[in-house]
Amino acid sequence: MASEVESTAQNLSKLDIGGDSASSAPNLQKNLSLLSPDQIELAKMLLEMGQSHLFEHWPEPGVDDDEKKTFLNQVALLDASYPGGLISYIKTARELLADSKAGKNPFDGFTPSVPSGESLTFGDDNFIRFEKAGVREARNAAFVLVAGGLGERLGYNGIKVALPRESTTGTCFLKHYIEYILALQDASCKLVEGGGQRQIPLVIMTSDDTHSRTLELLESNAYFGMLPSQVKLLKQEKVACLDDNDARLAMDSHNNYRIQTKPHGHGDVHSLLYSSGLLNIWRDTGLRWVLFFQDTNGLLFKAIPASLGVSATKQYHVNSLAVPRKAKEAIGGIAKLNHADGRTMVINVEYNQLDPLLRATGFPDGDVNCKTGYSPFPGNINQLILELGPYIEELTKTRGAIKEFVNPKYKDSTKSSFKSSTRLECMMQDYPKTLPPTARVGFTVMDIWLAYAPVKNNPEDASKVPKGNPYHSATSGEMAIYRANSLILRKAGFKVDDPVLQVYNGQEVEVWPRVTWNPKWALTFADVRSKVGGSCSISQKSTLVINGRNIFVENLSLDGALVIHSVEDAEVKVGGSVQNKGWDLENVDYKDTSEPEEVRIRGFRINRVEQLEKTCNEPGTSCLKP
Ligand code: UGB
Repeated sequence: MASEVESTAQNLSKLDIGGDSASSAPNLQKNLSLLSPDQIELAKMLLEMGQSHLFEHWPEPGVDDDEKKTFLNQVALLDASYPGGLISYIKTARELLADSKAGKNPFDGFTPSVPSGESLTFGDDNFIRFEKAGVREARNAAFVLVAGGLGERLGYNGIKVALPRESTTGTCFLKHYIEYILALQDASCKLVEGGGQRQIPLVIMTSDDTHSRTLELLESNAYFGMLPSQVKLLKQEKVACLDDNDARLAMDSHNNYRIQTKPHGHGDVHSLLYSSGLLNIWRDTGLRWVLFFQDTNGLLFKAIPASLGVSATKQYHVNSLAVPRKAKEAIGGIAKLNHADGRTMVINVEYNQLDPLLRATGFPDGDVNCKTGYSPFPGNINQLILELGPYIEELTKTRGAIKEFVNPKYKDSTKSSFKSSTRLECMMQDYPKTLPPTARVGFTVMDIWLAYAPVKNNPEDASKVPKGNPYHSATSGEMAIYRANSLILRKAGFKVDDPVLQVYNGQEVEVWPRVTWNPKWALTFADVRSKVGGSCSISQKSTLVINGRNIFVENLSLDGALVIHSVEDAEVKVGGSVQNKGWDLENVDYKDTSEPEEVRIRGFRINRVEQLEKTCNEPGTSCLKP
């Protein structure tokens, strides 16, 4: 009993932080005996940082004691998961909120201009060379998928990586990404003689919103063929919300023993990778590249081999993938920024900052298209390829902290209060902001049809997108896959019928033949060319599913649905005339709740009327020639 009294006395003396703050938290004082020494330190820190309001409502000891302790456990987590802790978070927030109130432009003193980068044309000799170099290099790469976002804009209730990438095969995004990485791993290791088999690591950044469902998806599908040890999940924590310009932490509206939290943004991936220790392990096993990618771009991996080839050939420390961008499209613009003091950087300017920056620097029309019909600034699709050595060097200095920003929605022009709480955010593409001018920062521009078709917008918002701008919806994301595959086949010599225009969920889209293939079949354009031959054709209403490594398509005329599966050692030649009723697309209204959500959000369902389906289970050569 005596020692309890003693330790409470010590605790109280520890809380001796000057009259004002101490008296501002009498309710905390009364409860100190409940708290551990570490919790008292945290409480003291909060008082010193002007957060006494967090304790104002605390009742006498004996009431809600567990909640009080849980509150301080939450504070401990918020403190530990932010580089520099909560003190640093609150200080940075005050600075950024003051800048925001003063209307300070984060790019003050910088003038944007259009940078030059590597611009690739699908299928030409240059592209083929880069693809080959990229496949060779892939065994030295690690992949990092940022998948902590809940996708509020999409309004889908599940995790986005579980959504079908296309509904012809129903393959979900995560399965597709993993199959692609495994196919790259195989192809790359085969190219390097005596190099042995390597496992390409995959890291997935999750958050509380996505973690358990991502793990469950992997586990219930045997990691889609990857070794479980090849995949690491790193969970990002949320950050505290801020109620006002003094950075007073916001209470959760449902529980006044919790601080309200919100996601900090995809920029967390750098500090998580740094603190995980994985980067050094990768370096020690000889890896050279880290490729970052987002959750729902079903085309992305078509662009990976060539862009990795560009990184390797040009020895870029940072290579951002970009596509031509429509003015005002919700993707950042890559710009060269020159400061009056001589500083210069090539960086993403986020979509909400590009227009004001341009207007402030002599471009009175702001973010507009030029005569090409696109913004002169290439669009950032947030796929970054970083060279591992320089990346580790930089993170050793910064511990992975990324320059943050704050975006409060003010009640009125006095900017003295917010409509709702805000928080600091950071973006993974801001990594180059702290790099020295000697860093080799480049970018690679690809055709949109090949590289970029994200699924981000819900049907209602997508249908309101200005005409000519991309929908970025589940509907357009799926159609883009058929279009890309059809165009690639065309380039490889197939006669592919033109698409027809259809409206699904209020969005007019081109419907091409529904062509899909497994990444094992073809990773690069050279692979496709080596597997199709003679005179092939496919009608617009057709569906072609190729699922196997050694399937050779020669002199095929397809008008209907053809599905071919083959096992690893089988070699299948497919040709002749295939004609059947095929698979139709039936309209589904997104408001029709009798349909599954993943069907509703794309606005159509596949009706499998008639098909020719062939599975070759036996090793050896076989022919399919109806
Ligand atoms: N993400 C996380 O993992 N954690 C988070 O806290 C937040 C997101 P959004 P955004 O290519 O279309 C980005 O919300 O942020 C993951 C670029 O900034 O889909 O509006 C999330 O799961 C922009 O420059 O996109 O815009 C998802 O995988 C442009 O490139 C990814 O981060 C745009 O994407 C992106 O999150 C684009």
